[in-house]
Amino acid sequence: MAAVPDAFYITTPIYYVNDVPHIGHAYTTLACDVMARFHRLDGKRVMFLTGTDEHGQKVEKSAQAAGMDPLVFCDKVSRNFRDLSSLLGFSNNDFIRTTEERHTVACQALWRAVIASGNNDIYLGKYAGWYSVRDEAFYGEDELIESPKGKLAPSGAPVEWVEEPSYFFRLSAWRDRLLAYYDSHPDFILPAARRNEVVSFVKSGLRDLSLSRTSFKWGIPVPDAPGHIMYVWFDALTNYVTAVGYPDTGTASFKTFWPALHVVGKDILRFHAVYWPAFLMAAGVEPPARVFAHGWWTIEGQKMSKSLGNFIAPSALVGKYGLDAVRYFLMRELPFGADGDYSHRAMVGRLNGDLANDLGNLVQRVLSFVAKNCGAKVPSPGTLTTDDDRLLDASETLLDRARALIDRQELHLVLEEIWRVIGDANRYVDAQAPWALRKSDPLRMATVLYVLAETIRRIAILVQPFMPTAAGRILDQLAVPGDRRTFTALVDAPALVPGVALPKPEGVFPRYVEAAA
Ligand code: ME8
Repeated sequence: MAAVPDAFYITTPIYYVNDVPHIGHAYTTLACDVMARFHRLDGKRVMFLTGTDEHGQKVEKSAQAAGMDPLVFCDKVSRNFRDLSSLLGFSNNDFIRTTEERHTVACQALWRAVIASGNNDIYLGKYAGWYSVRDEAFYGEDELIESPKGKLAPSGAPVEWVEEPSYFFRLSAWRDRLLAYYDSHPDFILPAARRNEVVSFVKSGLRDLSLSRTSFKWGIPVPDAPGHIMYVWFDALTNYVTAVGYPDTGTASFKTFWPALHVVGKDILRFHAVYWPAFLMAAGVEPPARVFAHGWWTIEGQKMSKSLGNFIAPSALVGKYGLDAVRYFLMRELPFGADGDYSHRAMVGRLNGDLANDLGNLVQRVLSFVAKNCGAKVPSPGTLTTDDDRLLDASETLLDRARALIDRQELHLVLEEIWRVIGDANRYVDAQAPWALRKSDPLRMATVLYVLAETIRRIAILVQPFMPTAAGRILDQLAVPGDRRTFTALVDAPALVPGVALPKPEGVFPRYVEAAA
């Protein structure tokens, strides 16, 4: 997902500044963080971008309501999203704001490049139609829902009739070229079910797209067209190329990283998989490498909404369950791509089951046994049996399985595979019963404990992208040096070195206990 094989470029949507960040936003950025960390540990040069979408009528109105200048308003609220990175341990390399000068330059250059291609993809017309300020989108009459309060967009947002001169993008002319592109790039849109939805939408015919507005001011001016402000999606989507140096496509950054993997929620797939590749192709720029659309979280069975007041602030979750548990839960609970529900019960189930019981207990019982019975040093193994080899093979081959899954963004399956090996390791402890070998066969006991410690080392290295802090603490307890925590170190010799002194073990995943009522 980049121009060169050892590079990786991943992006989140840029979030509307006037919303308060909630678990939905945290989810998308977290998934990107996991992939970014995975590829860094795998030795790639990674560019991981997130940021805020700061233009449009909605922001202009919110700033007015707050009695603030729009830029001052944006400076204040975009910080809420920037702060998410430190709260949730996101490792983004850049944070883009669409109000930055570099972005104005990129948007205007992309616009000019479409004009310069000479294909009349942008033309001046008159827009008359239904517009939803809340969705920042135009709708056709046939898409609207009648309600006692008047016409509504499919999202339930109110719409208003708008008539004004507007530049248009000739999207109607792109149907066949887009279909040909999807055909020749079968994995351009994932998961496959979402791809099919986009293909049938495009097949049914595309309407030209209004690209500019004259009725508000808070946006990027259309070049050489006084009074026209860019339609928010042309502006917003361009952020992905701004951040790697567009319009200078000769920079090392553009040449290394573009095209990107865009991760988005299913709500904005159409903008990314239809409009965006068309804009880029019209400007002579390569389309993105892939658009992956994930599913939608509900909260305790209900849609998140302002009226229900059930938005969950990521800080509240981290405060209650701890950062690693929240990161694990979000990545494990839903197949990445599917919809799902957040509930306290499900969170506690994962925390106490997968983390405290499965991984936490494995680490704790093995390391405390080593501390007590092997002089607090990495034990020296004797000859390996087939059972030992089987467990070591399972953890060694895990990396290749994880790589294949990450390449298709099947993040939950990576965790499932890791937890399968954790299950194997726990069964191995029970079957080999090292405590029973202490007196009868200390060499075999040392071998069993070595195999287990080495398995834990590999698991912890692979868990790092998901739970960097907890995985780091496990690796600390195994005295694995900082430069031996990459994926190369996972399979390369030397593995754990017998005789190396180990620090005092301590529990990594405390059980969650309900506070007394
Ligand atoms: O659409 N479940 O910004 P936005 C899962 N600025 N993900 C969710 C979610 C939920 N309940 N709620 C939000 C915009 N998200 C534009 C994007 S990109 C060039 C411009 C996540 O602030 C999900 O990733 O409304 C969704 O696509 C995104 O937040 C929408 O963020």
